[in-house]
Amino acid sequence: MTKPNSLMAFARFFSFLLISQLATAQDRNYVFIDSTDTEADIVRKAAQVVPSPRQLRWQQLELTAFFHFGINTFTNREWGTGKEDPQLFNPSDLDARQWISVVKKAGIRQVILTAKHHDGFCLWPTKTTRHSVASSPWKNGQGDVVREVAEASREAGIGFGVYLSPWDMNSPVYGSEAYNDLFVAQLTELLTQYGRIDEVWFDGANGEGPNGKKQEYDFNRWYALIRKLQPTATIAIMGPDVRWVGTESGHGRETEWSVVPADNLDPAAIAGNSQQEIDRKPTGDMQQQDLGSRGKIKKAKALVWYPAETDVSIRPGWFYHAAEDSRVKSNQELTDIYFNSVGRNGVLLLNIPPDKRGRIHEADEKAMLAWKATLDGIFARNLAAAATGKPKNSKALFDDNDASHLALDKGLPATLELSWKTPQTLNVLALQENIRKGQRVEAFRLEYWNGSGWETATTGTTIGYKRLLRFKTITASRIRLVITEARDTPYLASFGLYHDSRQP
Ligand code: FUL
Repeated sequence: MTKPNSLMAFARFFSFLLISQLATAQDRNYVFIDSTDTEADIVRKAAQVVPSPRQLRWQQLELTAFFHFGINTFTNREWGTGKEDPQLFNPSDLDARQWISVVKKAGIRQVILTAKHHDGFCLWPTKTTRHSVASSPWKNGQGDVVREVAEASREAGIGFGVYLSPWDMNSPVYGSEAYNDLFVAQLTELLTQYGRIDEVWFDGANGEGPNGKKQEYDFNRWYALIRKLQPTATIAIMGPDVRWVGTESGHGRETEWSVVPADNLDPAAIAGNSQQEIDRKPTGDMQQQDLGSRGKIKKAKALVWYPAETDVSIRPGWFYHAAEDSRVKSNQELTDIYFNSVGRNGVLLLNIPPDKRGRIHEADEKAMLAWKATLDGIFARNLAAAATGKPKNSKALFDDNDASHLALDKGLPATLELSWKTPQTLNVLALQENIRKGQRVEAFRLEYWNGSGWETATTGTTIGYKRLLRFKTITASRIRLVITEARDTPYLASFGLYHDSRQP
């Protein structure tokens, strides 16, 4: 009599353990691969890794802007020396509201200011060094660029982040443990005096300080401080939340996996810890062409959600140079960048460098607004949403909500057909997965009915948060999306078809 009871209790306990493990595994932005896992197990595990809440918020921004501004703006250089006289910093007409107004009109949702670049000059009146705006003639040393940009961003309802260069060519303590303390003090000022900070951007550059020494950066200590003071801020590039896409061209990979192998995650360090996310920068080669294919993940020890940020400048340089006023990127270049960054499962970080006046130059403003008008034109009308023939339950694809989805759970290939009463002219495809469920789609194609058979309009590999594809203009009254490969049930969040009249 007691035996079956205890067996049942054991079974119940066992299934509880299993369910609770599954439940937490699904909320995590990392997973460990066991030596006993088969390739199929690894693929399933990869499909269940999801973004942390802060990674999700960041991904949804799509468009963010960089402001490279500092002593280099006044010396006409890209990299300073650390020996510049702070007296050189003297914007004649600094207007952070104008910066924010321009980028906001262009659809930018968050900005990042170079609070300190490699030259060590601080754009806020820090207590850690005299090498700052406090020693400049601007506003008689009473100014604070960080505050002005933070306040203008808050007023406009867009996010605000800081770039704080670990490399500091000016600090006399650079190259010693005291520098890590100084850096903690600088971070503390930035993270406590300016309200909410949404992103902290650490550059990987590590050169020599004024005494010729290099520094060992205490990154893990800095991450812990940021988590404590600004728990919702993403830590980018030399950080655990967001990786550099690997190029400064603005064009990401065609196949862009947000789930990638990490070499340095240790189950022992995380075991027994209720953590839902990792707290260190994943290591491994994050710059090669193929980061997360089946071939890559099958050799991994751990997999982590580590999405790509695509940074590029609207001009050749990162800082403002008058000689580049005529070299601001064209509308076509910016539009191509949008398709190849946001449209390739990345977040675009577009640099618009304020000039010596402390304003966004007219040429950049014009380019930003023209670009916005072009994008608005292309995406004005989702012709897929207007289809008269649609699968049942497909409402979630057209509700402009990336948290709702259509689960394509009837096996592969999964086909979604749309039809219209009159033929439609189309040349842009937009797809989204509900990444709260993970990134799953590995290959898809779009087909159209040519009157006697199905022809391929375009093909793609990964989707992730967003995939945009342009293709040769077709006119058809029936089209179908065919998902041919996926790591688990595809959860499609949106399906868009558009006509860009400027495109052949
Ligand atoms: C690089 C820096 O050296 C450049 O000056 C610029 O800040 C770019 C965004 O990152 O590593």
